[in-house]
Amino acid sequence: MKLSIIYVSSLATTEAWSHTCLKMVNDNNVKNQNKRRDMLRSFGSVVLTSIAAPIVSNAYQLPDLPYPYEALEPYIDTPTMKLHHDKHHATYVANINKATEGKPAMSLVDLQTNALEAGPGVRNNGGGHYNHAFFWSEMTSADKASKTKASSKLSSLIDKSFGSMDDFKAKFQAQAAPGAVFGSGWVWLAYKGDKLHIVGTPNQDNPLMKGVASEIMYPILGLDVWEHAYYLKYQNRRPEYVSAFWNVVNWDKVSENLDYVIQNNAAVPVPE
Ligand code: MN3
Repeated sequence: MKLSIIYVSSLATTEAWSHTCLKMVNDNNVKNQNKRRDMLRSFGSVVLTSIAAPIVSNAYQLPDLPYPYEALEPYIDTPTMKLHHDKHHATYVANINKATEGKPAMSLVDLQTNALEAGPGVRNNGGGHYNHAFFWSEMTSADKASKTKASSKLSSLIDKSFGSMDDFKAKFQAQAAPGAVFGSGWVWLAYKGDKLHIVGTPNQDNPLMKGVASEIMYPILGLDVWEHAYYLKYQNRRPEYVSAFWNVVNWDKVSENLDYVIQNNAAVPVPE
């Protein structure tokens, strides 16, 4: 997908900016997306802060899965992964680009904060993009996952917050059950106030959105419990899918996520 940039300011037509715009418009390399966004932001912050924010369309892109479609077999099946990533996630990306067209550029993390006020286009599609990008990143093949483990910091916080790892998993699974998240939604393990919390959210909401949980919390693990995430393989047996999920959790990544949110007092960024 091409990043096209329109900048509106009479003071911004400098040679440097024109050169930058042309270079960006002509650049189709998806891998450079984040670099371009960083460049855009740093350019904006140095030169243009007092003038206007850059306006970016098609700002968000579907990240590649960090593993092959079949990597999570047999726990999450290949057809589900193809549909889930290539169709469902892709649709959220297309729709968040429509919903934010002509608006100032914003990181996907920042977009979450005021998503409820921003309306359903941003809430559902911006949430959908963040949630799925986050979800893919925390999983890996069962073989690799079995060699990962919670860091001592994560283990001690889980013990402090829930009693033990087994207690945490039982509580997380209970929150993921149809009776707790009715219909479509997510379950999160999120950090706030030197504790971990289990949060269930409806639709594509997440704990980064102001007004969703009692306060903004930073997710370190999330589970999609929409039917599209499991129905092809598990049909109506959501608890079976939730139990199977533990086999593909990359605990090294979850531990890194915890370190990140503690050190930065901010949400974990995702490919966007
Ligand atoms: Mn989904």
